[in-house]
Parts: sequence; structure tokens; C-alpha cells
Amino acid sequence: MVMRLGNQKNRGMALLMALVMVAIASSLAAYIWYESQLSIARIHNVKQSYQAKHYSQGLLLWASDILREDYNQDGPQYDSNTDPWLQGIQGMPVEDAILSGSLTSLDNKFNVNNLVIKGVVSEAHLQYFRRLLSTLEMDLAIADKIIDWIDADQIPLPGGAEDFIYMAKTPAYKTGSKHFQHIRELALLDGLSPEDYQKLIPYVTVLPVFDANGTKMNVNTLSPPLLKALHLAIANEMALQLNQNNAANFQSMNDFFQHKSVQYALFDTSIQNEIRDLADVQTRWLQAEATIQMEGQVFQMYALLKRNITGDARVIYRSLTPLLP
Ligand SMILES: [Ca+2]
Ligand SMILES: [Ca+2]
Repeated sequence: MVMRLGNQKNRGMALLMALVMVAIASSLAAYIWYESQLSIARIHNVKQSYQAKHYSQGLLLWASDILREDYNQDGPQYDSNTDPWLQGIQGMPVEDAILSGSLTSLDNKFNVNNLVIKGVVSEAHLQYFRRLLSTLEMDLAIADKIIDWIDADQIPLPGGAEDFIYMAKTPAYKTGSKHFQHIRELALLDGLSPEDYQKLIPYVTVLPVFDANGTKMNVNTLSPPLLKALHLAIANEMALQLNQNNAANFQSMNDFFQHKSVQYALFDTSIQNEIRDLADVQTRWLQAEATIQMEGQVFQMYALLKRNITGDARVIYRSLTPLLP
């Protein structure tokens, strides 16, 4: 019985993947249309992909139903690095194109946009990020620099920097005064050397913040430094044991708190609640990458996906460049 449900989940995920890729391929064709340099052959492709788009939209709804049904049957809804949908699809033929695609989890890192939520510094996320910087033996002022970059004012924090610092650089530029849109923008931060940037980016991401509590990380996909930063009570050795060589598979946060390595350290309910504000066991943010081979040409397209509470996913935006560094 367990096997059968597992296979259904695999099929459901594979089907969703395929449909997301078809949807992305269709929108890529629209790009080509508006880029104007159309040949007859391309018009032919555009026509075909419009047909595929309508076809895929219907199928996407159908796939969403299957996934929702699958989640209902699944009991606890959780995700880990061993989930089948992480395997992707290689070389799937669709009409006159060959599609390949992969999904990458994005809530396996700290979202620096959580530092400022609706214009206000989020103290819980600031404390988390400071613990992370300490663990990585990096300058705590990086947190202030990021907050000043996002916040709307021109008043620098003690370790921060506002426009007057950046305007004195060559070439001169200004702070964003809004959330980071792409991870590479972090390289613009004052005082962050290329080496610091390379050291930091495996642990941070930039996601849109829709929720008043910010985005949550998935404890099943966090590396040891990110686990350790969840609370001062988590020692290095505990973080390593929680990570389980990247194969953590906690079905709930209760499971996480009851793990033998932390059951005493994280016994206190107030500690548990602090961690629950930062993390849970679900993957909600994903990058979809599609490679489309059409008549000898290869196109790549990326999309940011947000998974709903029911398990299905919607496209937040599409991009011609990777969302990852
Ligand atoms: Ca500012
Ligand atoms: Ca400021």
C-alpha cells in the first residue's frame, strides 16, 4: 500500500513537472514573437506552442487535482532532499520539441528579504541572521548593510550604509530601498568583498515576502550552519546530527524537536515556538528550469514557483536567467 501511494506521488510529481515545462515553453514562444525577427519557421513554432499552451493549461488543472488528492492521501505534508520531484525530467519529446526540466528548492537557505517586513525590521530574523553570520565567522555589520539597503530611509544603522556611501563609489550607485530582486544584488553591498560574497551565498536567498511573518525555511533541507543558527541552544554537533548527511526526513516540527540530538536542548516550548516562527518541514519556493530544443536551437527559461498549501504550484515570475547565483 505504501509502495502504491509512493508511485502515485512519483507520477503526480513527474506529471506536474512536465506540465510546468510545457507552460514555460509556451511563454518562451511568446517572447520570440515579440522579439519580432520572425521567420516563417518560427511563426510555425509559435502557432504550435499556442496550441500546446491551451492544452497544457487544461492539463495543469488536472495535475493540480491529482497532486491535491495525493497530498490528502499522504497524511503529513512534508518535503525533503529525497523527494522524487527533485530528479527532474530529461529529454521528453513534445510535438516538435524536446523538453528537459528540473526543480530546485529555494527555501533551503535564509531569505535576507525577511530582515525587513512591511517596512519594519523583523527582530526574530535579524537575530537568526546574526547567529548565522557568527557561525560563518563573518562580520555582523553585513546584517545592518542589508537592512539599510532595503529600508526606505537614508539613516544608516551603526554597521550599515546608505546612499551617501554608495554615491561616493566609482561608479556611483544607490541603495535599492526595496527588497532584493536577485541574489547577485548582494555583491553590491558596501564592505562585502568578493570572497565574503562567495562565502555567504550558499546560505542565503532572496524571495518575495508576501506574508507578515516572512518566508519559512524547510528544516529537512538546511545545511548544518543554517540549522545551528535556528537557536543558541543548538550546538555544532547537534546541527550535524539533525542534518543527517542531507537526508533529514522530519514529518513535522514535533518530530524535529524530538530528535535524540536535541530533545533536551529544545525541550522548552518557548524555544520551540521561536524556531517554528523561522522554519517548518515544507518546501514552498522552487526554481523551475526548462531547456527547450526546437529545430536545432536550444532555449533556457526559468521560473519562480510558489507552492500552495494544497501542494500545487503557481508561477510567480519567469526569467531568461537563473534565479540562483
Ligand atoms: Ca535605506
Ligand atoms: Ca536605514
